[in-house]
Amino acid sequence: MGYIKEKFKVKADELNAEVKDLLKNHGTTKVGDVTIAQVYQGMRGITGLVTETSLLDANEGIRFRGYSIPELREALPKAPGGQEPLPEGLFYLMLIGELPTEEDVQSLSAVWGRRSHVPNHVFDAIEALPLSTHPMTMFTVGIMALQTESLFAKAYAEGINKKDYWSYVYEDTMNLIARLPRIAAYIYRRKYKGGDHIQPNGMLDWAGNFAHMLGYSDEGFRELMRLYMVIHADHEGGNVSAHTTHLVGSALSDAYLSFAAGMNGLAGPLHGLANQEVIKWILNMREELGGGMPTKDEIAAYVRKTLADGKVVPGYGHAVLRKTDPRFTAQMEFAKNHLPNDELVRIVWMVYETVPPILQELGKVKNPWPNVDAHSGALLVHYGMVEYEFYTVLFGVSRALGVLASLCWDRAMGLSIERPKSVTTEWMKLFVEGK
Ligand code: FAM
Repeated sequence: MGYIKEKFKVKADELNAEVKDLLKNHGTTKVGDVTIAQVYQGMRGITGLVTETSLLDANEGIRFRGYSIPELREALPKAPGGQEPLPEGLFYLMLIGELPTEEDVQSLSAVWGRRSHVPNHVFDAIEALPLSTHPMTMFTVGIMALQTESLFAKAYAEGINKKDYWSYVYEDTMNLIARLPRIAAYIYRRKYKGGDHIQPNGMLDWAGNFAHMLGYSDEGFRELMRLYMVIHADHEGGNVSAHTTHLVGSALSDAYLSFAAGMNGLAGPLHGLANQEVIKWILNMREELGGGMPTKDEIAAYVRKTLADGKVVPGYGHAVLRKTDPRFTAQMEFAKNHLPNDELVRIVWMVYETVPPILQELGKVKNPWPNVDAHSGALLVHYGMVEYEFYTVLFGVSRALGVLASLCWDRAMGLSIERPKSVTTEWMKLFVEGK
């Protein structure tokens, strides 16, 4: 057994002893009440899940095992000569609960490099789809085709002790994360670069190699990928992609089936697809205004038109956050360092100054501030990745780090199959009448 896996097992045993005590001594303690509005309106604010990897504060934003994004940009190991944290380090932190050393990160890079081979039938499955297929559909098809490699599914079919589930899910997790960049890059090169594929470079880190296989040799783009893969990785457990992965996994569906399900949720425009919607919205605005830099008044008028048409302003608002998303701020800082004069970035910043007061005027939007998706597209366009339909795939590769680390914890903790109670409106009416 590799030393990271051994360490994970020790940590899981410790946590399981704590949870056992918690349940024994406080199992009947209430963590909240549930209102009818919460039941009808997306279960907002109901504490109903345990996710160890990260915790979201409405005002501060996400913390991974207690560390904020600015803290992680300082504390996590970097690539040689680089300034941005390596996603391997974040994965280690989420899985083990401790900051990694340089050696831990190098070890993960090497493990993922060794396990990155993707069997040909996965590419064949993607090739069977028309070129016009959305990249997210190609991505989930690729992940589903890779399910043939699940060690958990194979072992379960042969018969295994439930105490050992975690071990197979851990192996599937490592293999899947190792292979995702290759699948994603294959989709990108197939759809947008005439099938001119690029072989992996085993000398590079996980995100650097991903950038390389996508076809970007600029060191700035590699740094962006490292930051991008870190900030999109996890957002506690209730968001659609994390919750879906966890829910499907609770039926003991393997890591491939569970993650593919989560990716189908990420592909929705109110969730991960918002990153492509933002850049589409900005480019449409620019085109309608005749190109060039819009004025703030022109942006404001375009925002009001979007709202009058009954559409949402993409990249703004959040189900839980109530301040500017620190993932937006991290990207803004990256842009200030690397591309302060980029025209599209400047428009993103003007939109940031314009949208919140307009959304506030509506009186119903709980959070008028930008989320992670409001900034990401402009950075990618700067480095030449203009094919915005692909952006959610990048989000998906990153999201694997958080939701699959969580899936390891789910099985190590022996969490139950998820099955909340649902009722009919008829039941609700009788309930309020006291019947
Ligand atoms: N533009 C226009 N209206 C908005 C809005 C926005 N950006 N954000 C919220 N609203 C509306 C919302 O549609 C709802 O209207 P109705 O009562 O008429 O249905 C009202 O304000 C109250 O909504 P809320 O309680 O503030 O937000 P929710 O928790 O229901 O929804 C979001 C949260 C993220 C789905 C919502 O803010 C939204 O649609 N934003 C735009 C899409 C987006 O950027 N999604 C990405 C979220 C991101 F962080 C991610 O998952 N990657």
